[in-house]
Amino acid sequence: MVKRLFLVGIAFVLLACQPKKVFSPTEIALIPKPNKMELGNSSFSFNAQTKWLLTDSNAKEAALLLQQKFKTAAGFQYQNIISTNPDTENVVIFQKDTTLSKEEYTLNISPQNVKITASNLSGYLYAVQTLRQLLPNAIEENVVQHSVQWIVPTLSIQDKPQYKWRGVMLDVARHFFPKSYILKTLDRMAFLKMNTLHLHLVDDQGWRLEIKKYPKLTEVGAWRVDQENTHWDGRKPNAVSDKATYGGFYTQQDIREIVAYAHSLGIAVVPEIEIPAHVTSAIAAYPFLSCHKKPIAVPSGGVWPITDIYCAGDEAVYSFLEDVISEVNQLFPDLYVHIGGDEATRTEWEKCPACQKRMKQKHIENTAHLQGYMVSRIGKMLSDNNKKLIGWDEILESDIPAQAIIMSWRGEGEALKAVQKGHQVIMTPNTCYFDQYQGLPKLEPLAIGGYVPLKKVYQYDPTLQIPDDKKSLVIGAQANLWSEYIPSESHSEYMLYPRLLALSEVLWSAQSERNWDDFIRRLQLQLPRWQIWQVNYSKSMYQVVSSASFVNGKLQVELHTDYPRGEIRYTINSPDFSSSHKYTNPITIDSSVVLRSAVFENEIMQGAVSIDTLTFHKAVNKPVHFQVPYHKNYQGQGETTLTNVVRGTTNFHDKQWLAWLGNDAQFTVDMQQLTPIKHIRIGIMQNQGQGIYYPAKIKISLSKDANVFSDEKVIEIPYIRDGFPRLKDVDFYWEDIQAQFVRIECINSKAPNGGDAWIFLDEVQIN
Ligand code: TNX
Repeated sequence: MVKRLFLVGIAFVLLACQPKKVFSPTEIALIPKPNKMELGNSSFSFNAQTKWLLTDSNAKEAALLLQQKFKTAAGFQYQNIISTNPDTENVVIFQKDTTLSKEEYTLNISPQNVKITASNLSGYLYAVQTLRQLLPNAIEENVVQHSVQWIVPTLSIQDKPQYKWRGVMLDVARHFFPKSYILKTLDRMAFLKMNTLHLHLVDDQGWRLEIKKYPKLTEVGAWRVDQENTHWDGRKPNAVSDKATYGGFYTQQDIREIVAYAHSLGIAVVPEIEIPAHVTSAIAAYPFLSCHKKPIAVPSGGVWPITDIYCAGDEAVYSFLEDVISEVNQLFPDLYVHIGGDEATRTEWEKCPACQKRMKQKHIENTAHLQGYMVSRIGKMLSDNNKKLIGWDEILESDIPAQAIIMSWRGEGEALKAVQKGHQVIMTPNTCYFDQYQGLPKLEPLAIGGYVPLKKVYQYDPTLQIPDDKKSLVIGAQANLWSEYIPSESHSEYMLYPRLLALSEVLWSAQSERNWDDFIRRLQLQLPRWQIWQVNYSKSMYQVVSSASFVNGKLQVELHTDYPRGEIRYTINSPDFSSSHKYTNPITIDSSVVLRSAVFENEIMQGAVSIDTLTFHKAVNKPVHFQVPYHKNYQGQGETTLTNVVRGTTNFHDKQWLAWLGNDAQFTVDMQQLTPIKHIRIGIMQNQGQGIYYPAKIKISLSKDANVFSDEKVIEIPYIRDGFPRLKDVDFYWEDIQAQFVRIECINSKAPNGGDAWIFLDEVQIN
């Protein structure tokens, strides 16, 4: 025993005598980046003897967080000493500084000690998260690591966030996620100094919160018929008598645990209880809530337009909402309650005698203001309970309480309107819609659409479009993870990370301090931690995106990646990258090829391979004359889009499509000389959820002189209900025919729900 103590003693002396490591700035990987940091030229070592001195007992929870990490990964058992008489050697000191603001902290590390100051728990927590990120990645391990030196650089950090609302919204209604996943997400948010979890607890496809007074909300409303194997927008309507087995909900006890855990990490939890639309699940449970009072089923997929909404005339609905909100207020002690308000189609209100009567009584001129009346009543319920109301930007369409906070999702214009009326705003524009694609759709799991790559998130500036004197009304932003297309935890992680790391920096760090290359450097150093936690983060940032154009009659393909380290390599007609070329300049292509490209760093391929199939044909780069002009929103590459070799993808914003809305497409390709024609292939797209339908018919006729067209061929495309985005080639054949002009007509299929249908075309291949 004595001998062992002696050895430990020797080891300790040896360690203490070791020269201190000097950290280089490139080894520091803090995300989000602190406001002010000065790096020293020495280090501090944690060991089993390190003392933890708390002169402020409020710091306990923060200290505990890191102590637990040390216990699992280093085997150190720390205890707090509550004292005002500080030791100075080998000690972590937490000290209160009341001059610091709520989320501010300082962290000073010297070779002798680590000193943290803050004015309350939030500040202490952020200091601890910073310290944790300074420690070796091994601090995240689940078993004791023996050969790690637990050292951190000497430095001095002064830090506080730019925005007070740094949020994540999880849509647990479209797909339910268990409590354990919420807790994990809270850990990751805390790591990134995010401070608000918004739970979207109610939507058409599920009610996820136990309400004691209305048990059917979860007995009925939390379950739907399992149609998970079909596309969200292609799911069949359910009957009330169908067996509903798919879903789930949180008990009130679950919520208490979630909220308590969030608070221990400095995170507030904001419930969203949608009113008056997106509530089919509630109406399925209690039909009296709607205007028509008829039983309906919980839908398994997309509902549009949303006409089954709460009745705004029936007093029983207000009593219901009051009861629900009073239970919600009990469960969620934080300041904010989100009442939704988006996407209500109020046609039932126009027909409903109770709604009409209410409007007359209260001199409400239209149903938009009737929604405003509803919002105001709910607002009163909330303010009577010292709660603040948040709503989606639609609530701006009528008079609402001045204190209401607007969550702006339909574009910067709405945010502008809100601040001009004096409302505080939380930004959730497209860039914050993490349900959208973060890479090329052909390389990504099915998503709702759009394109929000990591770099776009990183470059987001929440107040860019807000006048200076109103900027302070923007209290922050949040990632919205709508889950129509996200059925699993690993998929949810894939959509959140690493984009959430980028957003955390957008919201915490000064705009002037942001630097994409440096962010990527830090991200790379951090990713091993995310691997230790077994997070399924996306590697889409490594993708290569191609673009092509004709320069002096030659097709030039440019390759681009947002990833700033490493190089792009490509092959022509070969899947084998061992003989690939390094990309430096645009590549000239003059015949049909398959071009493959990928990012390499240190000779290792980093992401997926991008494949571009470039098919040449006789109409390449030939002029096209449009008898019916294409829509101004989808101009592709202009007039040559249909003959430029490059094919449009299922991302209909990829600038390779021409589109027509509501009308037929008609145009003529001029081959510029009499040309033998055997085969014409027309590329079309369908994405019914977005209103894009295959044309009902395609007609092609040929001419030698642009006056007389003949040899017409027609292909009909039958309508089939289908939610998936699809590409299709339609082929036409002739024998021994010569023509100079090819006229193509695509007959609009008209959307089955009565709206205007889009036709999307690319490309027209003629051989
Ligand atoms: C619009 S954003 C919605 C959600 C959908 C989302 C899909 C908002 C307030 N409403 O119901 O899930 O688009 O991106």
